[in-house]
Amino acid sequence: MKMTFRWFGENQDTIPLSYIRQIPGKPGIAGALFDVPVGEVWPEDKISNLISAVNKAGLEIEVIESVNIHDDIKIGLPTRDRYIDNYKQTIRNLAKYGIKVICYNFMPVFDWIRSDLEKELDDGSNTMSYQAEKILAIDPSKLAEEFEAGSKGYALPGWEPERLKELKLLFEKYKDINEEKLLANLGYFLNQIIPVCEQYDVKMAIHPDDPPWNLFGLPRIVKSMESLQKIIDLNPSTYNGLTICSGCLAANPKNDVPAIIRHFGSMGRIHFAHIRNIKIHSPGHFDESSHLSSDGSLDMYEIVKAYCDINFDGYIRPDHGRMIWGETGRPGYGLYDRALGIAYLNGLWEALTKGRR
Ligand SMILES: [Mn+2]
Repeated sequence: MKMTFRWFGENQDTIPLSYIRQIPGKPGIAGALFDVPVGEVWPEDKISNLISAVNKAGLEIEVIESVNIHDDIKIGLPTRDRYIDNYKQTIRNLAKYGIKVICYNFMPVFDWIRSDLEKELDDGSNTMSYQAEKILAIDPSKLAEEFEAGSKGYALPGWEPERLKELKLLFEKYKDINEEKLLANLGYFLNQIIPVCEQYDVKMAIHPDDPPWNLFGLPRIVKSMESLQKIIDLNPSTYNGLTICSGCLAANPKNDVPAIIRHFGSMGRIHFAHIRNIKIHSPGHFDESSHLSSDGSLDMYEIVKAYCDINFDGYIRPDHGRMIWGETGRPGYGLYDRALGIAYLNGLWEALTKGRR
């Protein structure tokens, strides 16, 4: 496996690359451009600047997270072809600078959702939390405002203000979209772009919906073993692959994450692994915990063992972290707890791989 660390770019991230360089094992960067509107081509000069900043710090960057998908593609509007052409050009531009994997998601209207971006835990740290009744009490048209207020000025990935200004209109556009239509629109998109991915050797890795269930009457289609299988079946190429996010899928306790990893990993369809732990208090109520198994509800040993057993050679990263030791920053994306996550995951990996010799 190749360890990485998500970084939001020089003007977007409070963590300098020189600090990331000091994390044990020198992780690669999972990077992105956050100043290109969704649907537009990522310009070569911006990609080149991102890659050279990372390389100058002595680090590699081969994963992009995310290149977001325009709503017209998800809805299946006639205008989607223009945005798909743009996406193809972004793939070609990224390939030119050595990018091997693109993480993306296919969630209608909203991206990841939490009810609290900085819930204080018993130990004084704070973390992101999800409580279904709090979410359901929010008028969805106000959700974007609540997220903006809680983000302390940091741009939150997937919550593009320019898109969410038009929430009511967006909901209207999605009114006839059910799970079947959304899946068919994903298939249309994949069948268009996968030949380009094959030609330019860039693998697509869809991220599960977070949380993995339908919300506000909007369909979600990336949430279980069965739904992931439907996506894999849309296009037979290995370039049509998955990001398996442990903390995200496990929010539904019916999802057996190690079994999902073994199933799709042995097919060569997992290109990116997000690993984090959550503490589930009751159905639909969880906090993001530290990575350690005993701090949360997931068995991290079993999750890492599943990757080890399938000889996973793709990219991996600690997912979110809590805010600890007085750190402030973009919710979920501080330095300290994610660096501890890396140290722990590397420890599990070393023990597992040496233990099987
Ligand atoms: Mn994730």
